[in-house]
Amino acid sequence: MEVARVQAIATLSKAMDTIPDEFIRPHEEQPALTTFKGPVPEIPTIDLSDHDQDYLVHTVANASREWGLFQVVNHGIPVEVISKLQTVGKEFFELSQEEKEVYARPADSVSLEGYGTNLAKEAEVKTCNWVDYLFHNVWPPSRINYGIWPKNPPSYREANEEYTKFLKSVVDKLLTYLSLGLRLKGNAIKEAVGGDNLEYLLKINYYPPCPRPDLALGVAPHTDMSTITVLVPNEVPGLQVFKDDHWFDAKYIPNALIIHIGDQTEVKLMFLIIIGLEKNNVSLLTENQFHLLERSKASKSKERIACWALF
Ligand SMILES: O=C(O)CCC(=O)C(=O)O
Repeated sequence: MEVARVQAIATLSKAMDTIPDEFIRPHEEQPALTTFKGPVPEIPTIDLSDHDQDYLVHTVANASREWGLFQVVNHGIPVEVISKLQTVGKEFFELSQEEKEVYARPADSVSLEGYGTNLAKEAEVKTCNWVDYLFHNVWPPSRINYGIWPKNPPSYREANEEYTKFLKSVVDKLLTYLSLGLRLKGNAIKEAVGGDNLEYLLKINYYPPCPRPDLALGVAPHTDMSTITVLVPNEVPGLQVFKDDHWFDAKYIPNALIIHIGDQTEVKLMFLIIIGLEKNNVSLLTENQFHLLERSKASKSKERIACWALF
């Protein structure tokens, strides 16, 4: 059965200057009615090139605890590596529909990998998300199914491998700072989530221009099931975070990485406490709860692309 893609729906919607009913969110979720309009509190931004490790440990732990999300700059991933990743992602979505469908995730697949769209029937949700995606493993090599990595554009594989190589060292640093900030051994969280066999998945979200971004959402409110999610959006704003009972727009900082502490970090902390490695530290869990809700919007006139990696 042919699956409708949001990219195709967007082309028709543009001509009619409206969107299908199944994309219209209930009032309590509509971005125009629920986005905070006053001065927006700034999401913490951390300069990872700072030489003071104690300061980094402290700021990463605090930002994780208070926000569950922060941005990092001077993280060591070269600008051109990020830009190549974004370019190949964009080029994939510019391929013909037929070419993209070669990588389609079968509706009955148990794997998350492939090109897809969460339309209401498939996801058993009432309202559809204004987004198409491409999702696949990027690490370790033994877990990669290169059949799902697009052959076109030809530099897709190189761009992903290069980005993953740099990303891993940023993630190692962040997991160390987070562990130390939680008064654990530096390698505690990394080891608890699989050590060097930690699996990395990369998802490219493609939000086509949407005639009614005031009514629709790109991705509905959710927490991330990951340990950490690392997001690199293009320059089109869209990410929103829920804090102090309000939805706030996340500020776009060119070439920054947006770090989201996922549900698994909390689960693993609980595990470390239960198995007794941190038995005198039950307060670790009550002090550190990272339930960040986020959602994303589309733009009226521009395509938004967000590449995120999670582990
Ligand atoms: O596009 C974004 O900025 C965030 C996307 C997201 O949170 C998701 O796909 O789970």
